[in-house]
Amino acid sequence: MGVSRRGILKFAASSTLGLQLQPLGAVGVFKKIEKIPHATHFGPFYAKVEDGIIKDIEPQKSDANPSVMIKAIIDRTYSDTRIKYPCIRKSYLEGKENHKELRGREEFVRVSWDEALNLLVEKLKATPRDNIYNASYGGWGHVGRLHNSNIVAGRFFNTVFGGAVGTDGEYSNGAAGRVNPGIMGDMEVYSLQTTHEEMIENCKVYVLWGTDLFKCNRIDYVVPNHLNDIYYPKYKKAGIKFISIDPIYTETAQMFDAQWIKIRPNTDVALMLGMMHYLYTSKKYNKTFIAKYTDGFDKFLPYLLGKTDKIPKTPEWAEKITEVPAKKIKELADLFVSTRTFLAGNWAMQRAHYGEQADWALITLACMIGQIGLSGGGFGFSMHYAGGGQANSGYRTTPGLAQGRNRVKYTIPASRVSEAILNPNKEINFKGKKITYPKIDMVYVCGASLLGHEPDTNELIQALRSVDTVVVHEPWWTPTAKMADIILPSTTTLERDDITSGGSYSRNVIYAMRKAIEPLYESKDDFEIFKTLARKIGGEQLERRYSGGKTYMQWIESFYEKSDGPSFKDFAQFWKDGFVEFEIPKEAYQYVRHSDFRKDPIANKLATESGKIQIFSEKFASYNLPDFKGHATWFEPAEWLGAKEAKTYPFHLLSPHPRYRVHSQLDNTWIRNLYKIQGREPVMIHPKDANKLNIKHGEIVEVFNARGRILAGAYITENIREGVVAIQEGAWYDPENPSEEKPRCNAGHVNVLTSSRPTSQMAQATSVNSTLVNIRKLESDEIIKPYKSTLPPSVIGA
Ligand SMILES: Nc1nc2c(c(=O)[nH]1)N[C@H]1C(S)=C(S)[C@@H](COP(=O)(O)OP(=O)(O)OC[C@H]3O[C@@H](n4cnc5c(=O)[nH]c(N)nc54)[C@H](O)[C@@H]3O)O[C@H]1N2
Ligand SMILES: Nc1nc2c(c(=O)[nH]1)N[C@H]1C(S)=C(S)[C@@H](COP(=O)(O)OP(=O)(O)OC[C@H]3O[C@@H](n4cnc5c(=O)[nH]c(N)nc54)[C@H](O)[C@@H]3O)O[C@H]1N2
Ligand SMILES: [Mo]
Repeated sequence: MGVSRRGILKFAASSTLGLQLQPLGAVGVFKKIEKIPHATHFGPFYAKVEDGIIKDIEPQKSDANPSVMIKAIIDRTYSDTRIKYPCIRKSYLEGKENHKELRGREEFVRVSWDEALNLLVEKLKATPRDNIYNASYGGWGHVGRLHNSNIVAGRFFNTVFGGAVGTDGEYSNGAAGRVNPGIMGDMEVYSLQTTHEEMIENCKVYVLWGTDLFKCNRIDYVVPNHLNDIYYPKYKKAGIKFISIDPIYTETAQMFDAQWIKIRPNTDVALMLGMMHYLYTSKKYNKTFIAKYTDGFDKFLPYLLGKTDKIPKTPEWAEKITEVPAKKIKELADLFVSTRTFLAGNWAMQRAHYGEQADWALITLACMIGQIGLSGGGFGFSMHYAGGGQANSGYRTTPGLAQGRNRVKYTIPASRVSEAILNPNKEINFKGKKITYPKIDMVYVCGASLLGHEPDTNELIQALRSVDTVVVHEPWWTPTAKMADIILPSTTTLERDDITSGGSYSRNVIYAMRKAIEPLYESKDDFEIFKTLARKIGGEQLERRYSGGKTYMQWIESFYEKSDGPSFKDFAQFWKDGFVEFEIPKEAYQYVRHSDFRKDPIANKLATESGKIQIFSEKFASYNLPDFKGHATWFEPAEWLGAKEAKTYPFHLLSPHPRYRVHSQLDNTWIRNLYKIQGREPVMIHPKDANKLNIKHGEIVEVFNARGRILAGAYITENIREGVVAIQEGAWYDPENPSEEKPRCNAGHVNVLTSSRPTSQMAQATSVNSTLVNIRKLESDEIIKPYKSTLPPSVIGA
């Protein structure tokens, strides 16, 4: 486990809080057991620490249904994959000519902190800020308000250099996030949802439109309370009818005995249009709602009826695309307009080619049903996320470290990273404007899994092998870390003090994230690393500008003091207890999304062109793009089961979010044993498809297309539609033979197969869920090497 003695002693000497003394055996020596409060994306807990070592993790009371993932944090902290020392890739250190192409293919050299940071300072000084891509994306690394890896990195570039090239938009909602503000005046995907109380009382039909409530709510962007799990049985008891429109019969669908509509992936817009055509021609749609609350229906109708393109979007037309029978489409539409129906939209269907259309079509359908703003009806895009549906305390979240202003005018739209690096100065359309890609010489990653989250891994690796320098801060030897030139070992969450709040929607607890153990090996806090870099670049003055002249505890206390909340304790008491919980006002339990707009659409108009819901948008139409129009439109994706390529690659591959991880996080712990197949990421396959391929449950198979090849473990189940396969995103990439140009991944990292094609010229977002593949049974004499994704690389001098 490699805990240094020095670390243990230092800890014992410095710890004073919450001590419990326990006699140890017959010798009468006292053993110290401390319960240190802490909080993560997986839940709030106490770390039970004995002699400076974490022995157990015990959930806090505010977690209504703790996840097993918190237990894996011990293994993760003491993992063999921890990066022990600063390292530099060998040929980079030696300044070899051909060093770039050796990235990810050679050993590292252990160096001192000074040596690593001095070399880094030299490179940073020699690289203009317009040529540094700060790929520290997202915020999924760490929930603390002080040590958030992305924020401390952003603050460094902004305070020291006036900025760096950043990411525009996101992987989660890259498409919908660009469209929904134009049609609803709000992104909708992160907005407060109608409460569970209201839903349970008034909803009659709950449509899981690709929405996996249970799985996706396992984690939170801040700290989960898993309170949704307590509500789900109540939905069931209330007799609400659940319908799941999803190529997978999810755990959520199973939990609610949902009726399963086995839609072909990426064809939801056609299904919605089919329903809308039927509702219009049968005159069953809500005309009053359309007239009073929406704008541009008349400009959408000619398209719906086929006057503009000679294709009426009838249920029969939709049947051919979706393979949902026309009769069923009409039956569902009839049900939806005749009873209180809630459409719970997911995010995965907009992570697809032309993903801009998904939410827009769903909202247009919801307008025709006419229940937006009514309790238990309408639509919501966040019931599956971070405790969506919970009542909100009304208090602000705890403030955190400020990043300062980024003066660099270039950004890279999320998911365009490889394209941008490989095509400097290329001009693209983006959000109705033109933008130009910068030339990227340095890629800097702090708190992101670039090699995990980016589509088309082989293309990304080619891009990364073209830049001058790759810097990664990481606690673990992740696939991204293995691709770096300069590696700086970060501490993990339990090795530093911090503060955060939770949950994202309830916002009713502030958590102390107390340091439980001393930093392992030579790891340092990202904040500390950047502070030292600032000093090396600009002396004490710059260091002070970066650090704000405060100690960690001063920062944490100031964040606490700036949080507002009723039942406030003084800071010392809060820090001792580990949390402060606010009361949620009674009225908050009666929140119904868009009810104000429904009551008075003039006084409570939306922030859109007309103040109403834009079924047609003049602004969007004015972009004049071939792949994004002024109203919701069906576009045939480049890769789907109806495409010509489906002859060569007959399976539509989906990459849902992982049940037992946050993306790639925890893939290096024992928790992988709960779901991996022979150590590989499972691929869900329907029994009929498996039969055709002569594949047995539990076998290792090869999944491939023109972009790459991976090994995965066959998981044969009737809970997936025929012709569709699914591999969770986030398995650690493991090239079998790194010297090859497109090596096979031995561990099942799905992005080796996904396409980096943008959703459209409008949002330029990720379209990973539009991917066709084939599957091959391995030959009986084919040698399968053991996977090594969770082995550290070799380090000279370690
Ligand atoms: N195929 C496919 N790809 C996808 C998706 C999909 O659905 N399908 N989903 C996309 C979406 S929505 C998202 S949000 C992204 C997620 O992509 P990421 O946010 O990049 O994924 P994580 O694996 O959570 O990466 C967080 C990293 O931070 C590191 N970390 C943790 N603590 C610290 C710390 O204290 N300091 C530092 N320096 N690092 C730390 C972790 O080890 C980990 O490597 O993936 C996207 N990619
Ligand atoms: N446990 C866990 N929870 C998480 C995360 C995690 O890593 N782990 N990540 C969080 C993050 S960052 C995000 S962005 C969200 C993601 O939230 P989502 O994007 O909604 O989640 P996914 O799991 O990608 O997909 C949900 C469902 O969509 C279905 N689906 C895929 N394509 C289609 C389609 O074309 N049509 C229809 N109708 N359904 C389709 C899939 O089969 C799957 O069952 O989850 C969050 N929650
Ligand atoms: Mo996400």
